[in-house]
Formats: sequence, C-alpha cells, structure tokens
Amino acid sequence: MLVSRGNSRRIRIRKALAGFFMLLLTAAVCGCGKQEHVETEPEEAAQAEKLISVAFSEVGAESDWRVANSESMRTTFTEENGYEFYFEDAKGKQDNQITALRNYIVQGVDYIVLDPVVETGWDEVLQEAKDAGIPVIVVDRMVDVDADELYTAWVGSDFEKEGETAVEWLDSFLKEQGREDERISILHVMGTQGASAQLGRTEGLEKGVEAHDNWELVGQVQGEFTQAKAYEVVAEVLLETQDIDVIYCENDDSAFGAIQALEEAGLTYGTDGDVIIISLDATEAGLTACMEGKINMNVECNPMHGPRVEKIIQQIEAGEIPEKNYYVEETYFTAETLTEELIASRGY
Ligand code: GZL
Repeated sequence: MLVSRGNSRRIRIRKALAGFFMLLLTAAVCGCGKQEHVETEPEEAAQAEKLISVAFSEVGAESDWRVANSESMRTTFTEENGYEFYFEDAKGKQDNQITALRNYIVQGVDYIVLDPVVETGWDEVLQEAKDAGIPVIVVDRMVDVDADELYTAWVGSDFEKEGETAVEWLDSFLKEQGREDERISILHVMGTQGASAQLGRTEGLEKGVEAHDNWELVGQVQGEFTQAKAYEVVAEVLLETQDIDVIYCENDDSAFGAIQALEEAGLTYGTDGDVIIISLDATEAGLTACMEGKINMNVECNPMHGPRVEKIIQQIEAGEIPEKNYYVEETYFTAETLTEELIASRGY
C-alpha cells in the first residue's frame, strides 16, 4: 500500500518517541542513580516533527494573475505555518517544469504542487512522482493524463464556464442596445496555446459564436497571455481591418495590449467607444480598467489558490481523501458593479 508522505512522517515520529521511552525505561530499570537530565524533546522526535515540505512548479510570471497566484502560494506555505517551501518559475516552458519535478522527487519532498503550463506531456514524470510516493496536487490549469491516479487532487477554475459567462453577457448587452440582429465581428485574442485556460475560454467563445448566426469571428490571434504579444498581434490585425465590434481577450494583460493597439490606431473602445472589450482574470488592474470604462466586462478567475492547496494537504495529513477536482466559484464585473473599495477588498 502506498504510504502517503503524511503517514511516513507520523511513522517517523512514532519510532522516535518509542526510542525515547525505551531510553527512559532503561534508565529507570538500571537504577543509574543520578537522574540524568533527559531531553524532554529528544533530537529524533524534534527532528521527526519536521516541517512539511511543499515544492511548487509555477508556470512563470507572464501576467498579473500569475504574480498573484505565486504570492498566494508563498504567503501560505511559510515556516511559521509549518512548511518548508520550494518554488521554481518555469518561465513558460514545460521542460523546465519536468526538470523541477524530477529534482523535487530526488529531494524526497512531502508534496509536489504543479501548475501545468499546458495540459499534455505529464504522464511519465507524474508516474515517477507516484512511484516515489509523493502526492502531486495540480492547481489552476489541468493535466490531461491517461490515468487520473497520477495526481492526487486538482483545484482551479471552470474555464469553459468563464467563456460562457462572457458570451451570455455579450448576448444580453447587444440585446439591450437593440443590436441582436446586427452583424457582430469579434476578434479573439487567445492565451497560451494548449493551456487549460486557453482551451476552455476558447471553447466557451466558439460555442457562443456557433449559437449566434449574426456573430462572426474575424480573427483568432495568439496573445500568449501577455500585453506585449497581444499588442503586436492586434496591431497587425488593425493594419488589415478595422471592422471590429468586439475584442475578446483571454486575460487582462492581453486586454491591455489590445487597448494599446486600438489607441495607436485612433479607434475608440470601452463603455463610451466603438469596440467592446471583454477580458478575463479580473485582476486589480483589469477591474480598475473596467471601473474606468476601458474594459466593458471582466470575468473573475481567482488566483488565490494557496489556502485551497493547503486545505488539500491538511486533509491528506489527517488521513482523509480530498475531493479529486475542486472548481472555484467565480463571478463577473462591469463598471456598474465596481467601486474602488470592492477592488481593494479582493486582495489581488
Ligand atoms: C488562468 C491562468 C491564466 C490567466 C493568465 O487560471 O492559468 O494564466 O488567465 C495567466 O493571466 O497567465
């Protein structure tokens, strides 16, 4: 039976304490006279009460969302909270994540946490972690593996639902404007190709376009979740056509890149402009732009996964079986629903 890291730590503590009591018993039986000062907390037991080692392989630092996600993990897995935390920034490369996971396995950490840059290509290294008896908790983006047993639990967002939320809002917004029968041209700025967030948010939009005969996808470009790349690709599109009613950006950083390109082309956007801007992530910067009317609507994608991952680890430590896949509840925002206080209260 695979012993979880939590159980192995409990076994070490029990063995150390058994040794301590044997020492006490021997001292008492052999009547060594002078009562030796016996350590109340023997070295081995203290050692065995070691911190829980949590090793995190993070996608990168490509966006405000990502920075908030990393910070949430760092501030959760602190020494004062009982953890030894290892962090690796993969700079957006799966090879770097696989190398990091192999290093963590050699180190013999108690838990591996993985935010996979893309969904595929994880079976081999996750099998190695499983063979080493190290539970892997997947966070945010999902892995597409042959056997679900290769990871212990996943916590993140329902990305297709996020896309559906944006589509439902656009449908009702256009109806309110009396444009439900008008031809609507949509430019789609996609996130990192193959990332769960890109796959789901794209699925949500494409299903929405299929369901509306008057909606047309005039372009799908690779914004890679960054402002620089989104600016580059949207500027290229605007050189070809400016017949765009909506730009659907798969995160806030790419929305800022699209806005930069629109401004340079002299086009208006947002609640008082010609081009409707839809964004996802709802970071502080994204919500501020939304409150100011630069982004028409912003779908929440909550990055504060540190406490959620910790809850899973504590369940395993307690010998419980965590929920396999946990979807975070999320909402959306428009200028009408935002205030500075609300934005400040959200923590990212
Ligand atoms: C979504 C997350 C995405 C964000 C981007 O959960 O994986 O990656 O939407 C980030 O901002 O780069």
